[in-house]
Amino acid sequence: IVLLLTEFTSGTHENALKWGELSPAPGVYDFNDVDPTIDLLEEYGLRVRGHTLFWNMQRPDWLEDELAAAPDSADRLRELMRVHVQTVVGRYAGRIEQWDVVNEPLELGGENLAPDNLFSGELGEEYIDLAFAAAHAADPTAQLFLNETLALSLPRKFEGLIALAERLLARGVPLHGIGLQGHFFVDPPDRATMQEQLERIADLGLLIELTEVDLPYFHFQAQPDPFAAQAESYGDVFAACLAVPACTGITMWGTDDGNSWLDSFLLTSVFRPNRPLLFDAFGQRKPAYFAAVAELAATPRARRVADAEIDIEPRRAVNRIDPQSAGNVTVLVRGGAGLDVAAIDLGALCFGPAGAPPESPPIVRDLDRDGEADLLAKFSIAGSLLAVGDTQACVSGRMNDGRRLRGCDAVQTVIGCGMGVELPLVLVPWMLLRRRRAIAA
Ligand code: 9MR
Repeated sequence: IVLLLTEFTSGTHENALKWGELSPAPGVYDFNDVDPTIDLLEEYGLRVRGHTLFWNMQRPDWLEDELAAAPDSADRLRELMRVHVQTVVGRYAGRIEQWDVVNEPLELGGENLAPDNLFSGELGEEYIDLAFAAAHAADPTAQLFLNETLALSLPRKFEGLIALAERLLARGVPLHGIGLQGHFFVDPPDRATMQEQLERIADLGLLIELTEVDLPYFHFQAQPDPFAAQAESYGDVFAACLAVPACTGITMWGTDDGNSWLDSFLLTSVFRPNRPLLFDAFGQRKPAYFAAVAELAATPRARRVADAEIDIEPRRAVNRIDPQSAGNVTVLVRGGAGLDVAAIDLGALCFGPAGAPPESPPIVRDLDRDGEADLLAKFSIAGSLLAVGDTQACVSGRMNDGRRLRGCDAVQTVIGCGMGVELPLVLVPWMLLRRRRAIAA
């Protein structure tokens, strides 16, 4: 969770928002796996992407029987789809900024509507129109995306996707963008080709999001330095998106290599570990991360961010930190035996010898779900008086009962180590997030 909140600026649920996950019976919904994470993302200032309203896979198990029992299955499907959109999009109206309204309508390897798709089987392409119209009515402020897989890898499929988008636009469907999943298991992308593809979509007046990026290691394993080769490829992906103003985000399909869906997916599990992401299985930044950040740093579109993350505890890893940076550090204080984080006086918290106060109100929440509240706060490095040569960074404050509080962590102060940008986007396979090491003040 800390990795997500500190390194990314947008989050999406990998599975929890899918229809089959939300609805155990017709018209019955359970948002218990979703609400707390949306609250947290929102509270910590991350954008929320909704994934996904209609996908032939992970649809409810009851749906087929329900349609079979209806006198008019097409009408029943229309009705259920409308209820689904009103219930879900309506619930989060104004809070979920983008929705993948329809996911993977095309056949896996070709340009036509998938022949075995329950939705298009009943309604043809009308199911897409209905889904977008209902989503727009339920939240007129949300940006609505059609999300497709392998379009970047298969030229015919890309053309089929463009043709579909053109038909939808011609019919006045409120389509705002195309989500391109970046599961590059066919080939790593070619930067120039990818940029041309993104420009084709932008020319239709649509936004683009790279929605599910991962670049499996097997593409690079024969190279002298596979992780450097993977990093170069990641640089291509980020550069292609950043070169096209309509490309507004990059969502990784997983936070770290310890939690990639590719390791359990039948076709790719044989290559386990697939190591396709920006952070390794220990949550450490990989060469791919630095390549991505270098591309972000080179563009004025990137925003400034955290230079370091410090967990207050005697840690094994050293936090590299640039004391002259204008960025922030993120500090996690994990509550537990001996420290009731909820009893900390939030107004008195400060960081570094100069006692810089938090940039924004810290959040107090059970982040590791161990039943104890944890505290997460961002502090500006500028003004903290942290100096080159310092080997510790400390947070101090007091408890509400007056006791003093102080926790330190190891730092390695290096000028220019911080990239000073934040990843413009994100990913959140929330269910799969690993627990970080225990931290105590
Ligand atoms: O990553 C998801 C994995 O955990 C699920 O088991 C799988 C079920 O099919 O769905 C995965 O996510 C998919 C995404 O929702 C849509 N694009 C393809 C992704 C990989 O299958």
